[in-house]
Amino acid sequence: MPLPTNPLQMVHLGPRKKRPRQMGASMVCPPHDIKFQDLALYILEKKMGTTRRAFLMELARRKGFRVEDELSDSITHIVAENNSGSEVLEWLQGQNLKASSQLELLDVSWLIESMAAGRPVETTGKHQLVKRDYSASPNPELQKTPPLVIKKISQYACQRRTTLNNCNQIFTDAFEVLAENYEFRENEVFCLAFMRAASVLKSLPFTIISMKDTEGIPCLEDKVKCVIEEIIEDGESSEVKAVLNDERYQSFKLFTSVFGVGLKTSEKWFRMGYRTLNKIKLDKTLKFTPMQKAGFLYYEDLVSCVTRAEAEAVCMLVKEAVWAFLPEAFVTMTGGFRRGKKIGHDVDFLITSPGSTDEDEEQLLPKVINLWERKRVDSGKCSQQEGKTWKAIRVDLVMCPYERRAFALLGWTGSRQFERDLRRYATHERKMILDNHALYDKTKKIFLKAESEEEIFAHLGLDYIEPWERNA
Ligand code: DCP
Ligand code: MG
Repeated sequence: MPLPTNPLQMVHLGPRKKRPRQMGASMVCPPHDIKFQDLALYILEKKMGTTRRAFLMELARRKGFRVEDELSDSITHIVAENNSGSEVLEWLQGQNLKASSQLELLDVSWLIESMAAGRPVETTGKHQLVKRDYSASPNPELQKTPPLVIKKISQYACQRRTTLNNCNQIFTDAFEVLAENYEFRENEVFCLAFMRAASVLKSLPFTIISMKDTEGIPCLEDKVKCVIEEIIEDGESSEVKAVLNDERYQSFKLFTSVFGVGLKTSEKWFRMGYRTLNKIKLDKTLKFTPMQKAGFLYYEDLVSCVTRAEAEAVCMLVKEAVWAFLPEAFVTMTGGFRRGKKIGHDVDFLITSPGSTDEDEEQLLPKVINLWERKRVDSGKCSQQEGKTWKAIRVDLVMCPYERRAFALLGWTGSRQFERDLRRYATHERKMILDNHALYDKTKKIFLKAESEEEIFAHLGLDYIEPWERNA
């Protein structure tokens, strides 16, 4: 017996009685008890139609939901059908609503599930037409301003807020494969085009479901749009498929996964006919750098990602070692972990100490490394791989003068695309030069001082972007 696929079909509506048409909605639909006081629903008629809307409204009311006829600031949930996130946002923009931390923009699937469950089900990413990162934001100020209105999207990542909640991963994953392949082929122009496209899509509050949704989005060149179109139509890109099966791409991917191996070495090994790491390791005629030797020795450890728990453990070790030499030093985790990532390929740290001399700064890192080296020898961990109880983890240590800590912090927090666009923005929009050490105003011919990242953004005339919104 076929089961009804739509839970609505299971709901018995009862006999349809003709009621006299009179004033007041309550005459048409008798009042129902409201079971869920915290919610106020509004069902969008656009693309749904009057009849289906009226049907859903009546049904929801019978189930104890508060459903309003009119849109107002008290609405907590807007339910739409056959509308994309971008369409609902566009419609909402014309509605003159106050920003509300409550407002959810949901697909009708949420309402249908809720009615089947007899209570409002939890709203998840699959129901949300527009993402609400802000509710997950640790900053309570931001929770008050959900993305009710889409501002014109900037071509610069430093003018966009990009959290780790990516609604367009199907596209951005594809772009990243293509960008990487162009990087392996040293085609910088196309590589950058796909990286920029991936970056801009990561900042969108909605999923792209038709080409119309791409209108007005910067950094989407024709080549990029073709890939989007193909993914919308076929669910995958033939170009990406071809790249993933390409021998050169696969080899470069494998070779560069070894710490210390870049494009030049990969190219050489590929030309020599190598396709596996084992054969390379056994070739006695090849000379490896100390980094590559470590890369091969700890290969399994280094390709497995670093977890946050591991990063925290490393942080303790770094602090302990640094404080042995500079007890006043500040040690801050930067890179992806500072942006809220759960895993990373390494752990990045910025070290700075008030009142440290040039000599202190020069000597700290060699001293720390020396200390760890001695510890390692003492514990006999250098060659002992069998039954090992430790894991090799890449750690990036950066030491900077105390006055430059804000620039170093901003520069080492990333993402790479965010940093690239910060510098590009400074150069092209402000006639300033920004790097990990300083900010120079070419018009005034002065270096601009800063004690915090906020001050650097202010010098550049940019709204402050929190670290977790820099995942461009
Ligand atoms: N960075 C930089 N110049 C470099 C290397 C890095 O400015 N030559 C900056 C930008 C990066 C940050 O430092 O975002 C950290 O570099 P990582 O390569 O460690 O990148 P992430 O930490 O962002 O990512 P992952 O999780 O892969 O470590
Ligand atoms: Mg990192």
